[in-house]
Amino acid sequence: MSAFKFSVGPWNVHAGADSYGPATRNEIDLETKFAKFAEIGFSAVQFHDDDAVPDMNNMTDEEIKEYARGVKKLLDKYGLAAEFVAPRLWMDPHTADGGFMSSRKEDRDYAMWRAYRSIDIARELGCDLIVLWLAREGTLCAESKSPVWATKQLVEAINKMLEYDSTIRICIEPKPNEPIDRSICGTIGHVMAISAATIDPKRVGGNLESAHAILAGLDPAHEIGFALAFDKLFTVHLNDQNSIRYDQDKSFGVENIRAAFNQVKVLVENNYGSKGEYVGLDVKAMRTTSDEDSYEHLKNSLDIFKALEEKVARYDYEYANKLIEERKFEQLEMYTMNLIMGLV
Ligand code: 3MF
Ligand code: MG
Repeated sequence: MSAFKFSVGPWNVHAGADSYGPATRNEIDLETKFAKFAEIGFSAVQFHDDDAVPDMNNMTDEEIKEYARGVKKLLDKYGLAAEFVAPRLWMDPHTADGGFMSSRKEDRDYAMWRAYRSIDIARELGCDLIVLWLAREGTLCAESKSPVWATKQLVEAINKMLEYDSTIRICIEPKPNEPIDRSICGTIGHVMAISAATIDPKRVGGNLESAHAILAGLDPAHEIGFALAFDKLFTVHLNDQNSIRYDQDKSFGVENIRAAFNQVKVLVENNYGSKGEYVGLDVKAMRTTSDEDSYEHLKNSLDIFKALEEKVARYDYEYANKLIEERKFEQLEMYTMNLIMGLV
């Protein structure tokens, strides 16, 4: 039995298209995904605004809320909660140059409209968390916008969201690049600075994704620890990534099991989840995966997380602390490796 509650987004089960080729699997409807998520052991679903309300651009504010109420009923049917809503600020033509820091005023207004509607949708789904993955917030052409102006635009946009709803919490999911060349908010350290500059820092935190930390050349467990030290880890996107290259969203732990162990360890040691936080996954199936295996990568990620949770529970802290006191780090390292390898 895990001490944690798990969440997942509908985009984690997708048809396999990438930038170089079309889909390899059939699309699966939202209700089928919900049923399967519940069966596998997830307690909550993460949403983009248009995962919940697909045609939102052509709907009135009231119609959007009404549609979201229908999705809430569907969640209830499967005993699932909604964890967060994230405005999708990278697909629409208005977001070609980003959202809150787009070079055109009408596009920045559109981004705010999506942000406000995301808050409305979150409220209807029964959650108080908005995730901002700032996909195109940065530059493709370095001279196209001032990083000073762009950073201030982000703070201003978050302030407007905080003012729009007095209890909503905003959570930035930092990523250093892709699809943007140079992002404005690349690490948990950046998130912390943005948070501190807003009108209500308590309500602004981070969503650490393992792969994004690795893309920034950083260790995910340390990024998690940095956020935890300031009480700013509102959620996580666990997955794995083979070094600094295209964003891979591999199953949790499949690339670097020791790094995965240390992510679980830091979460356990710091009581992550005690304030209702979920362990969120953000993992992709391989393109070669068949239709019937569409959920395998989710099951594998959960199984690996839970197996590592058991390892952490068995971690001999007395022995480890003794080794730390004696500064016998060679032995400490080998004890940890033996535990991970199943040799102790
Ligand atoms: C991209 C991501 C995103 C976000 C999602 C919710 C599509 O690297 O990680 O997944 O997690 O938009 O914030
Ligand atoms: Mg993510």
